[in-house]
Formats: sequence, structure tokens, C-alpha cells
Amino acid sequence: MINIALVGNPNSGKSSLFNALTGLKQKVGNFPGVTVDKKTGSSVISEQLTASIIDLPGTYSLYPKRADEWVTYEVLMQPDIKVRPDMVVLIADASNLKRNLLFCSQMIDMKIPLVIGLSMMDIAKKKGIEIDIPGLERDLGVPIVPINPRKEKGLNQLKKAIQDTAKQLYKAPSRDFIANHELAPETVQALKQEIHGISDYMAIHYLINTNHIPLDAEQKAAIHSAKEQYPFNATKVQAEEIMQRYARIKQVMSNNIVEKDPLQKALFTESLDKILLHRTWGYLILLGVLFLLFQSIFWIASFPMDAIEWSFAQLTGWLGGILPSAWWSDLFLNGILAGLSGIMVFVPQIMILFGLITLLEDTGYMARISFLTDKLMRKVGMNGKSVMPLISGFACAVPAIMSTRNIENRKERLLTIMVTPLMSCSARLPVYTILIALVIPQKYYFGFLSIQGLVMMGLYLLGVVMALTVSYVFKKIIKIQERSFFILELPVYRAPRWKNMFITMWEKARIFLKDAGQVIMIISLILWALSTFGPHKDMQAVRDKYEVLVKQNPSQGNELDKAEKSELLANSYAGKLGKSIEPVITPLGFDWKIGIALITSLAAREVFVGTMATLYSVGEDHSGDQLTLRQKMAMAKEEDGSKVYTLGTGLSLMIFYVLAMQCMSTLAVVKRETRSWKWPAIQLVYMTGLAYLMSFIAYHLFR
Ligand SMILES: Nc1nc2c(ncn2[C@@H]2O[C@H](COP(=O)(O)OP(=O)(O)OP(=O)(O)O)[C@@H](O)[C@H]2O)c(=O)[nH]1
Ligand SMILES: [Mg+2]
Repeated sequence: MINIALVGNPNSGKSSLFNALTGLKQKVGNFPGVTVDKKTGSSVISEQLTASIIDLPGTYSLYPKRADEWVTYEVLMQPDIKVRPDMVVLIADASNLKRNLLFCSQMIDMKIPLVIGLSMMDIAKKKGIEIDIPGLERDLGVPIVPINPRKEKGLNQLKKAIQDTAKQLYKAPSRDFIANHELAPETVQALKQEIHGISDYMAIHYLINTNHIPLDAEQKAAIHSAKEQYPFNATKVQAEEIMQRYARIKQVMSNNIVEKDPLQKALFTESLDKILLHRTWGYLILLGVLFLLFQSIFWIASFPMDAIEWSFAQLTGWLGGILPSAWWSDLFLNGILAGLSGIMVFVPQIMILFGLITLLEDTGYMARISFLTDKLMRKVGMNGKSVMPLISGFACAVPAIMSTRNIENRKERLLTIMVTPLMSCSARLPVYTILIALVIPQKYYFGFLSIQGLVMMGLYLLGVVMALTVSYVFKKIIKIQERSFFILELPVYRAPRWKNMFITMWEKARIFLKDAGQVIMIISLILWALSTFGPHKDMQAVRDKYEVLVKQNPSQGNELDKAEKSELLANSYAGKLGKSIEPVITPLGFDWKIGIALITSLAAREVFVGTMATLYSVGEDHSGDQLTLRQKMAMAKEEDGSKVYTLGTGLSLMIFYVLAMQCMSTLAVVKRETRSWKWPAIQLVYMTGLAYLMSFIAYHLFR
């Protein structure tokens, strides 16, 4: 069993290779910086050899600038030989060899056994690049295997090279790529006498980044004494090193690589970019793409949604007819089944949303969106790179916030983290959909522009506009000074891997159903109990009151029965809970049932739907009805007989869900990424405050 680390420049195909070797499903996308954390899996290399493989974030060099690069750096620089990877497989992009060779040359000098996998040979070929692989092997002193991780080609040869290296048929590169020792001879010498088993080049890194490497106290002391004894100027050493490397790389390139004149052979990508990054067309196309994204979430999905809703209503009606009326059938039909159907309905939308985002990432258009929006982002204190987290925030804020590790500048990264949860995540989608269906008429402008679709887009847009505004305000308040720059490598356009897209859609639907399903089951059970039972004294008082009333007016038995049930609900534990927060939320147009939904939403926003299903079922008459949740909510009445879901309440509630911070997982991940409770606390306060204010205004405007 050996430990292998996968390293290389961003977007070179590491995660694709990792998936091919381990059979896992690490996220792959066509832009630099997809992987931001390490992930381990195991792979059978040969009958005798199994490897534990770790996929790492991409790095351009061993001088990390971003949080994700530091993750890789720490793994490679690990002082404990038992933990450090036994072997490194470096994936180099053959179509950009010159840039990739800088990191290659640094890894060679680390003196960890190394195998190079040369990916993107197909693109190199299209660009007219010819590579003399045996010659390159000789110059670098390491085995080089051409592979295609995307098509899973060349894996056997790669495994063979790994096996041979493990058997020490290939040794760790014996020659240094450049004379590292001479960069600071005495200091390196002194340090190597204290810390054993490190190469000259690794010693230099220990001297430069002493505080970032998990060294023990003794090792740190050794480094400090070496630095005191002999001269060591980190900046100078680093500059000298890079210069020498590029000089040598130039030589290696001219020995082994023939490149056509780049002007002669324009790639398809470049001609496409002329349009897609055009000063005016580029932006128009971008707007068109985003518009289509939202219209299709609403419009295409509406067909399967209707079918699912209809089937569940039929099922409930049928079961209602054959099941005996008892507390358990009530619980099953109105609690569990209602909750499940409420969630199943949204699977088509979730799938389309994730499918389209994957499409944007896979083709390489996502990176172009960054490029196009950099100027705007900069005005509000963020960076073109913030766009990728923001757009993935439409799916879920948790991975989106992690992906901000790719942003160099600390302040820009912090601002992006602070506003990303304002983007409407997929858990809000069910809430929006059901509320829109309730209060917005199903009409079309010009026969195709759905008003409901426009409102949906408006909600997403509200999140975006608020994110930009809040970022602008925070930019003025937060005092961190750091130089900012935007360097983003534009990947070549690639055809999406359809299989991958469908797997992602399927996976997301499965996870959504499983997670939301579990939470909803549990919450509906608890909620059912809380709304059926209450303090004995109060509940008994209601029952006694109605017993007398029924005796007095036997002809009105039916209506009295309904009134009794709703009064019982109001006196149940759930009712008391909702009523206790009612004073706070009445100004927003919410009643106590909505109050309960706001509380249960803290478990997950989509629980709103299930909660509504349960609350509006309890205390209602269901003899054989086939109403969908939407119809039940539409019929909901206040005690005075007025409708609950008016335009004002509906809009106010939607806006509340756009802006409020209701997600524990997001707060937890913000705490982890910012390493303090301060930022999640600020986020909780500002978002909830903003939500309250805006909902208040909306309710009073549209009431
Ligand atoms: N044409 C071509 N495309 C490839 C090849 N290998 C990978 N790709 C594509 O390159 C893109 C990047 O692949 P990833 O595996 O995510 O790259 P990565 O190195 O993990 O990237 P980061 O995590 O961002 O550092 C994906 O769109 C792959 O389908 C290859 O040999 N040829
Ligand atoms: Mg990756």
C-alpha cells in the first residue's frame, strides 16, 4: 500500500484522473480551481500494489498565493515522512507545457518519487504541438506517460510507471533541475544537518515558509538558528530560483518541443471567444443565457411537475377512500404522504437547475462569465472570480462558499463569502414555486412570456442585486488593505460530457429526496404530534365548550365540528409556539401557521412546504378529497374568514425567504472558512434584519 498525491496546474485533469483511478465522483469542471480541498480514494495499481490516492487543488507553482494552493502545499511539504506522500503523480497539460514545466521542475527538486502524466495531448495535437517524449524524459529524469483522463486512456501505462517507480526501477530524480544548493549554500547545509530526509529545495521552502508548514518546535528552532547563523534573503532566493528555472525550461523546450507559429493555427476556441467576449455581443449573449436559464427552470419543469402533483393527489384520494379513518391513517395521509408529495414535485426543477449549471461549468462558459463581469464585480468590492461562487450559490451556498478559496485577495474573498448566501439556493426554489402559484396569476404576455416565470426571475434578481449592494456597503466598512489582481486562465471550450451531466442531475435529485425526505418525515411526525396534542387543561376546555354548543344547536353539527378542530389546533403545542412569535411577524403579514413554518425552516428551507402541508391538513375535513397542497393553501382562511395568502403576504414571504439567513450549514461553513464566529454572526444579523425590513415594506405596499 502506498500513498500517492495527484498534483499539477489547475484544470489539467487531476480530478478526472482521480475519478478514473478510484471510481469515485470527485467534481470535475472546465475552469481552473474546481477542486479546493483534498480528497482521498483507493485504487488497485497491480495485483501486489494498492494505492491510496489523494486528489489536490491545482497549483501554478510551489509559491502558494491562494487558500486552495496552501492546502496542496501543506501536503507536499509535510515534515513527517510517514505522512508525506510516498509518490507524486503530476498531471501536466501538454497544450501549455511551458507554464506547466515550472511546477514540474519544482516538484522534481522536491526529490519525492515522481511520475508525470501528460494530459490534453489531443488539444496539443490540434494546436500543432509536437513533443519528443523520450527526449523530455531524459532531460527531466522522470518517467512521462501520455494520458487522456477525460476518455480514461493511457491508464494502464500510467499504472505500470507507478508500479515501476514503487519498485524503485525508477529512482527519485537524481539530478536537481537547477542548482538549488547554490541559492543559499551555508544556510541549507546547516539546516540539513538538523532535519534529515529533506532535499536542498525542500530545505529552502522550510526556510521561507517556516510558519506555514506543520513543523514541530525542535525543527522550528533549528530553522531559526540556521537563519540567524547564516545570511538568508527569502525574496532574493525566490527571484533567483524562478529566473534560473525559466532559463533551463527554455532550453528543455527548444530541445524537445516543436510548436507551430501560434498565429497560423487559430483554435475554434479563439474564434468563438471573439464573439462571446465581444464588448457588446458578449454581454447581450450573457444576458440571454441567464434569461434562458431561469425561464427553463420554470417552464420546462412545469410539465413533469404537474404530472407528479396529479399522481399524488390521485393516490391520496384513493387511499383516503380505502383506509379506515383513524389517527394513523390521518398521520400517514396528511402528514407523511402530503410532505413527500410536497417535496417530490420539485425534483424536476432541481434537476434542471443543476444540469444547466453543470453545462455552464463543463463547456468553459462559466470562466467567460467571470471575465465579462470582472469590472462590475470590482466596483462593488469583489472580483471576477467571485462570480463562480455566486452562480454556484444558486445551487447551494455550502460548496459555493468553499470555492471562494480560489480568490487571492483576502478582502474580496471575505466579501464574496458574506454575500453568497443571498443567492437563491435550490432549497428556496420549492418555497418560491408554491407561493408564486398561490398569489401570481398564471397568465402569459405575448403568448409565451409567463408572468409567474418573470416573478421567479425577479426573486433571483433581488438576491443578486442585494448581494452586490451589500458587498458595496461592506467594502466601505471593512478595512483590509491588500493589492488586488485578476488573473484567470480561460480554458478552451469543450463539449459537455453528457453522461457526467446526467449523473450529476440524478445524484442531486437523489440527495435532495433523501435528505429533504428524511428531514420532512421527522419534522412532519413531530409537527403532527405537536399540533394534535396540547396542554390538557386548554384542550379540554375547548372540547367542553363545543360539547355544550353542539347540544344546543344540533343542526349545525358540521360547521361546529370544523370550528372545534381549528380551535384545538390553535391551542395545541404547535399553535402556542406559533402564537408566541406572532407579534413579531404580524407586521410582515404572516399568521402563526407561517410562524411555525419559519421555525421549522431552520432545519432546511424546503421544510416550509411540508410544514404547510401538515398544518393545513390537521383540523380539516378530508373525506375523499383530492386536493393538492397548493389548493389547500389557496383555500386557507384566517379566523375572520379572510384569505391567508393574499398578494401582500405572498410577496412578503417570498422576499423573506430570498434574504433571510435560515441555514445552519451555511453558518457553519462560514465559520470554518473565516476561522471566526464574528463573520457568521454578522451575516446572521444583517441578512435577517434586511429580510425583515424588505418584507415589511413589501407587505405594506401590496397589502
Ligand atoms: N480534451 C481533453 N480534455 C481533458 C483531458 N483531461 C481532462 N480534460 C477536461 O479538462 C477539464 C478539467 O478537468 P478536471 O479533472 O476538473 O481538472 P483538475 O486538474 O482537477 O482541475 P482543478 O481541480 O481546477 O485544479 C474537464 O472539462 C475535463 O473533461 C484531456 O486529456 N483532453
Ligand atoms: Mg480538480
